[in-house]
Amino acid sequence: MADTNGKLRYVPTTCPYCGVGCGLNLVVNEGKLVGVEPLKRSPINEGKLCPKGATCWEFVHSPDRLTKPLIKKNGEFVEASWDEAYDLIASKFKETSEKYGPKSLGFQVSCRTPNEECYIMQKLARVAFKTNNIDNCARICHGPSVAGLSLSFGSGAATNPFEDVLNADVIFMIGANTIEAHPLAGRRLVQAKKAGKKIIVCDPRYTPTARLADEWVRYNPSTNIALINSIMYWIIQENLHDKEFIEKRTTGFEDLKKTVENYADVESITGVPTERVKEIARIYAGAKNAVIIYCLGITELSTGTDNVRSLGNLSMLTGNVGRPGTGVNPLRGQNNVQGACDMGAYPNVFSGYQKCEDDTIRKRMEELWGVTGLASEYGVTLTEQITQCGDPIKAMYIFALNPVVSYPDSNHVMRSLEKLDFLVVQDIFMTETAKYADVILPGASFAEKDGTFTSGERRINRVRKAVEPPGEAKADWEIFVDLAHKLGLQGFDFNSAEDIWDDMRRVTPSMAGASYARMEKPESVHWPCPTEEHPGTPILHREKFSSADGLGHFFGIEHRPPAEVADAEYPFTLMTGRLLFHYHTRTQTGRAELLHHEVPNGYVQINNEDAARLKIQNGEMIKLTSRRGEVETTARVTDEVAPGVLMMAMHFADAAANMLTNTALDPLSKMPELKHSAVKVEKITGVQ
Ligand SMILES: Nc1nc2c(c(=O)[nH]1)N[C@H]1C(S)=C(S)[C@@H](COP(=O)(O)OP(=O)(O)OC[C@H]3O[C@@H](n4cnc5c(=O)[nH]c(N)nc54)[C@H](O)[C@@H]3O)O[C@H]1N2
Ligand SMILES: Nc1nc2c(c(=O)[nH]1)N[C@H]1C(S)=C(S)[C@@H](COP(=O)(O)OP(=O)(O)OC[C@H]3O[C@@H](n4cnc5c(=O)[nH]c(N)nc54)[C@H](O)[C@@H]3O)O[C@H]1N2
Ligand code: SF4
Ligand SMILES: [Mo]
Repeated sequence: MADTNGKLRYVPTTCPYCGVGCGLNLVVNEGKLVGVEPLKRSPINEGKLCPKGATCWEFVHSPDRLTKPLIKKNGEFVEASWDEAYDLIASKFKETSEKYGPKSLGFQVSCRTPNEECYIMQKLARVAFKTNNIDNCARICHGPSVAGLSLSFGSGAATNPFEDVLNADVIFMIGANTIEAHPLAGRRLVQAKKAGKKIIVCDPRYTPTARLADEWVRYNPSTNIALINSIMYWIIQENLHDKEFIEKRTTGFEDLKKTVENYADVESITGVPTERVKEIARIYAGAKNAVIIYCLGITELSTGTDNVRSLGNLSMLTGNVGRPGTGVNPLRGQNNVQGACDMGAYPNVFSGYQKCEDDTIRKRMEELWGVTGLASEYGVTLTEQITQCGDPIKAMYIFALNPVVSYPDSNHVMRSLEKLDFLVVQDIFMTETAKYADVILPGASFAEKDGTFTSGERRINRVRKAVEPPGEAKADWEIFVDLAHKLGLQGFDFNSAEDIWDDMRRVTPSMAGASYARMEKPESVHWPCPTEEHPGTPILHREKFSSADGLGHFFGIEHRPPAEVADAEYPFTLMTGRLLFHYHTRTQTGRAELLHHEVPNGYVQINNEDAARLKIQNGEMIKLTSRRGEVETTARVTDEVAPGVLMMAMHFADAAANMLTNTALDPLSKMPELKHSAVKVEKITGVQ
């Protein structure tokens, strides 16, 4: 890794934060990162980066990095050799599975790490332990998108690429604060606005994205279905629906029509006057091409899958699928959340969404992997694994996730992890979760290994090694290869990330043609890409839908209230979300100086009227309490949230939003209700 003659070296790679997948060069001097440079040739970010991307090299050389395996002995972590750590993990997992069977193990896979690492972890779990208790953090992010879009369209992925908003006449955004959460997709919105496209933003909060909108629709949290049903009612009522599209390409319209008949006036549920709903219906349905973009304000609710299906309904009702400038696009969150799902880090599918319960598929996988007895039944999901800690789950492997801060109801997560007999955490930093581990393994960061991330538009982007990992830290894929060998498994003789990728291609028809060679160009390739000659598929469902019958499916969906409704005791609705300058649990952005200084501490947004009533000043410390926990944080008094609504970022471990949140689940996707819980607010007297 020596850099010659003091010359800087530029290593093209992909941003490790959000699912936009911006291209950048890591700048290396004498074996160390000294900066980044946006990739001008990238069709995604065209030479621009957001503040997180621009500082993404800083955490890599942090002195806090994990550099050696650690084993807990008498309650203290002690440095250990890799062999010692591997022996302990292999023997504990083997022992547990022999004694209690495959249901006693839980595997939690990251969306932050390359495809190759997600693939090899699920392969190891399935091959070594015949378990499907494998899941990734899409479960608490876009699980409802995978479930809902699969039901509506036959494929759980975004239908169109980001830059395609420039081909739309109307952009309908709902539950997405793209300017802060996906800034370089947000840049496309700014460009679209300049080009005269109309932007509708539906969000209970006046966000930086809402500021960009031509039409901002404020409505009550968790009333998405009622609002969308009402928009559809007025589209049908005013005869603006696309009868030809409905007739030729869809099924279930009568069911939808009947359901929405009761939604002419939803003001009492949503707070939106009927005339306003009509206006929005006319704008959306009046467009030649209209695209829907949504994010967690749609998915992270106990109605998540139904919310997504409602958006599927809206797009098909107006024939807005399968062309440039149309479609339904979840903005996938993490750098590799699309990929973790694609790689089969999921409790019911192998890579490429091949169903484990299908005997033909399972037999084929067994042949290709050279094993027998792969599990067929649906495994246990991410947060349900936490609930099952102790019984029946005894041993768990958490790879690059920080559940104590990021999963709902932190107290429940901590109590659950304590019930395990054995916990492995593989991370790059000592996290709040790693403290509960019996063994901590030090992984290499994105800058220290090769691989690929798949962005939210199904584009597979290369990740390239620029520097060596610190101390004895290893590329995460190498750790899984070593462990597979310790467990005596066949079929894990991989010497590089590309070897693993090629093993994945061999067993995954929809990605068989996506070779590393094809990813050399910055535009790379979008899956489905079944052969080396296939050009890739930026837009889905052009001629027909991906469903078995080739049709799009309408569903009549009724409004349901959230699992926990504000009441006299807990009178506020708490929403949670993101800030531009921080990423999740801040293990990385908290170690970038600029980002940390921009927003060093958490806060909660509270409406002026509520603050005045409770005599709370801007900047004052207040206490929030839910049925599950409490936090003390700073009040930010604003009119960006409506009376009765609070908004808190999820990033800050010392006043974690998830101390308050609810574990209630969406029945179809098992998504917890992270975006909505009932809390009370108290002034902390005497503290300023
Ligand atoms: N800066 C930054 N960027 C990120 C991340 C990060 O941590 N930091 N994380 C990445 C990840 S993994 C993800 S999944 C994405 C998330 O990206 P987004 O989903 O865009 O971000 P959030 O702030 O979580 O939530 C979006 C909006 O949902 C609204 N909302 C809450 N409840 C409701 C509701 O009932 N209805 C509607 N319509 N809206 C509601 C909130 O007001 C909020 O503005 O961001 C990605 N990008
Ligand atoms: N209340 C509330 N809670 C939420 C959300 C919300 O909107 N509201 N959003 C949810 C969503 S959408 C998501 S995606 C989750 C995110 O939840 P998490 O994924 O748990 O959050 P991160 O902080 O991104 O954790 C990733 C961990 O991986 C480590 N890491 C990063 N790169 C590597 C690597 O290459 N190798 C290894 N070994 N480790 C690495 C980091 O240090 C960090 O500890 O949070 C969810 N939680
Ligand atoms: S928009 Fe997302 S991918 Fe692009 S630089 Fe920012 S965090 Fe990275
Ligand atoms: Mo996410």
